[in-house]
Amino acid sequence: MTSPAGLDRDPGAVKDALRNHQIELPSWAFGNTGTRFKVFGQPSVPRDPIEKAADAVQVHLYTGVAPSMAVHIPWDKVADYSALAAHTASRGIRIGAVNANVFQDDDYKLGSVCNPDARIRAKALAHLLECVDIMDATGSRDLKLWFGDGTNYPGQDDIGARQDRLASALAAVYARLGPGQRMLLEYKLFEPSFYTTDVPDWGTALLHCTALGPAAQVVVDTGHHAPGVNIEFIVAMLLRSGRLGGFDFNSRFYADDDLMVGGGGPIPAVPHHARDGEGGRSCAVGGGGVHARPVPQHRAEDPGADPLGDERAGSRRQGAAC
Ligand SMILES: [Mn+2]
Repeated sequence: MTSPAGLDRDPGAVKDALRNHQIELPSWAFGNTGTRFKVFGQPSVPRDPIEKAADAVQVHLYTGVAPSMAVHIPWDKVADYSALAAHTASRGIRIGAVNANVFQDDDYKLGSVCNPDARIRAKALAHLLECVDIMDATGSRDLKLWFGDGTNYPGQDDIGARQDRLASALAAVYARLGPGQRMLLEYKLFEPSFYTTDVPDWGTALLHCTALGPAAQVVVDTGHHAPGVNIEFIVAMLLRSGRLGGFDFNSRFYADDDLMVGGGGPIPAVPHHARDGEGGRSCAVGGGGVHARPVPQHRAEDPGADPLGDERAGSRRQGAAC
């Protein structure tokens, strides 16, 4: 692999590349955090995307490396996305990737775009297309797709037919992308399905992206591999094929731990990314597993209270493992 700008010979160029590296914050990183067992309330948790952006502005102020905030639909649903983008721009950051959510509705029990039920597939596709509409309004470059689709038992569904349904939905979304927009496809070995996952690995993601075109790129989530997998090799292969779309820096001390602080994920992968000179536009830090409540809470009052009075474990959790 050749390296641009002499990065393999010039330590100063490597330092410059790292200095220019930017990390996009996920809006849900600012929500309440916890696990499947308990979401812990915190004082001053942001109530809406405007307040999440205010927190992201503070991070960028102190670090200088986080000039954008990814949003997640519907967690960050607002009436006017152009106004949201204008507001964040006025504070010095931009709206980054738009993350779709086709995993938390009851309809998606057996999958979203891979579901055997055509009605549910159509619902999921409509949501993905809505996310591209939102990108148009916010000026976002990237649509980020992670699917919880899969099966839990042998014989539950036709594995190949599910791939066909996936390819069909991806093609429809790809055709909807505007100039300069990208589709980022994220893979994950397991969870929430445990027998088959419809996008389990970089090979599957790359096959789909290659079939679509150059604006379809693969996201490497550092928490989404089996133990012992050489992530640097995957990064090198995706760079070589021109399909490295970005990273999610989830930790994997055990298995996609989704820690938002102190994760070890990016350490092996980032130097390769910097070497590429691609601009270092990563998708998220802390990953998708920052658990938060979708119902906004008052910033100053009782952050632990659930406005709907629902105390079932995880029932109001956001961002479980993406
Ligand atoms: Mn992720």
